Amino acid sequence: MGRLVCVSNRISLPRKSAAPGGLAVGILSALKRTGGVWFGWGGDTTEQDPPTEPDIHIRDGVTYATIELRQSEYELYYNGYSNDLLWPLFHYFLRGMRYSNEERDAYESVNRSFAQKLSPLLQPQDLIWVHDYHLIPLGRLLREAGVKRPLGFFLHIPFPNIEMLRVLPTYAELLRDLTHYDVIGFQTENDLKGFHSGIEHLFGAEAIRSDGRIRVGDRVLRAEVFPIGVDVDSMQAEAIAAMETDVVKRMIDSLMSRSLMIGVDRLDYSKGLVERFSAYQQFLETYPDNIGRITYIQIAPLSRTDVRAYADIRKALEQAAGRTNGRFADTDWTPIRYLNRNFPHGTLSGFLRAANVGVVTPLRDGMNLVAKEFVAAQDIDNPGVLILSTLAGAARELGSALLVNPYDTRAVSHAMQTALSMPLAERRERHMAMLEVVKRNDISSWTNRFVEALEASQRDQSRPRVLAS
Ligand code: ADQ
Repeated sequence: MGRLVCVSNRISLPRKSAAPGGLAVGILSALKRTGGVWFGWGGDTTEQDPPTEPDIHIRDGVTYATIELRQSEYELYYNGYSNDLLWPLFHYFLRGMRYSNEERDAYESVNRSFAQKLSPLLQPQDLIWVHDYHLIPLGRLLREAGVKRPLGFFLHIPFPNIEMLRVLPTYAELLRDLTHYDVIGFQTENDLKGFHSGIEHLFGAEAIRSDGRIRVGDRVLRAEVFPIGVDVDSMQAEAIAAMETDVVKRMIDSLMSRSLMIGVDRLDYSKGLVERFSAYQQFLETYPDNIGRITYIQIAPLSRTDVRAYADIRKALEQAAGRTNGRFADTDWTPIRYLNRNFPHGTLSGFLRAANVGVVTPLRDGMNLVAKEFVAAQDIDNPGVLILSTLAGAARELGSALLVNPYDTRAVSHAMQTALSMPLAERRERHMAMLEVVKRNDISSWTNRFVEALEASQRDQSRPRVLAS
């Protein structure tokens, strides 16, 4: 296999604590297995012209190549086009999206500077794997820079149906840009269907071949489903080890034998936290026996703090947590412990293992790694129960969770009660079924399947006639 070169907007340098996110967790686990290069923005902006050459650090077989971005462009490209437009649109939140031509130009220009700085680093046998919605045009720009190597793109978030996508003034350009890749990966069948609907709209139904590949002009590309997974073995080992650490022991002692319900999400409006808080309040009202007997810990590190919608959600959550605590708390009990901070991954895995219930109720989510991490972290002899939104990609695989519609707060509050009173035999049965799926499709199978598809795509381009028959 050639060298794997992963490219993403932001990279997590080993010694810097970047905000956690599913994409970084996925790429890092992939690269630690294969070795290779991780290229992207290192987190620094400048008012001057950024240096033309990336900064290089090598650690544990992974080469980190970071670039700087100009502050003004970063705001328009990242806060603006990526997170005030593509993120809400792709998560079906039309009311949250805002289009600006200036931001669109910055998106193109930042992608161009990624291409200019990346192409000199590439070697003849490299496989290039671009990640997520910030970098959709990068494939086209790398081709323009003369890169001939296989180019893959994985979308970590949902891909909307054409009826939603065409709200975007640049939707045709975005779809065309995607066709410059050799392999395009999605989290679920639904996202792939959304992409097909766009391809059909733009190029006609005949562009989608019976073998699932897509032909545009003289190129053939693969668009497939690669649901991201977690590193189950290391998650299990981390969780077991974490139970012996002071921080996890202190947390468990502080519960004073109460049951623990846990949520772990980046603070993002797509994660359904306002609805979850309200479901929890309803749960305490409807099932008052639980008052004083359960603690709900919600860990929600701040993210994208410069984007307006994120400041709004933060305020709404502080108010909601305050309302529930104000109404139900006692001198020796707080119903919700709401924490806006990061934890080392090992500590988090211990918290997940200690929980009787994991609540993962996004309003829309590409996959949701926390759902899979919760399953991996459980004690198989005495597992906790997962409450999972039907609108998370993970629900396609984790059908043995208690599935809920996150907008239906009564149903979610009922699921909380069901989870807390579930007999051990049923908990074990449900957990075993989920663990099997999470193991079968773990992070290495995600990486291997994508990389194999990328290698195989070279054959598609060299033998177009065979495929066209
Ligand atoms: P995210 O939206 O960031 O990911 P998710 O998949 O849940 O969401 O991943 C979050 C990751 O960050 C998890 O590994 C979690 O353990 C970690 N994390 C969360 N809070 C933390 C904290 N306080 N401290 C430390 N770590 C924390 C995007 C998409 C998802 C998709 C992933 C991967 O939105 O749908 O599953 O990419 O493709």
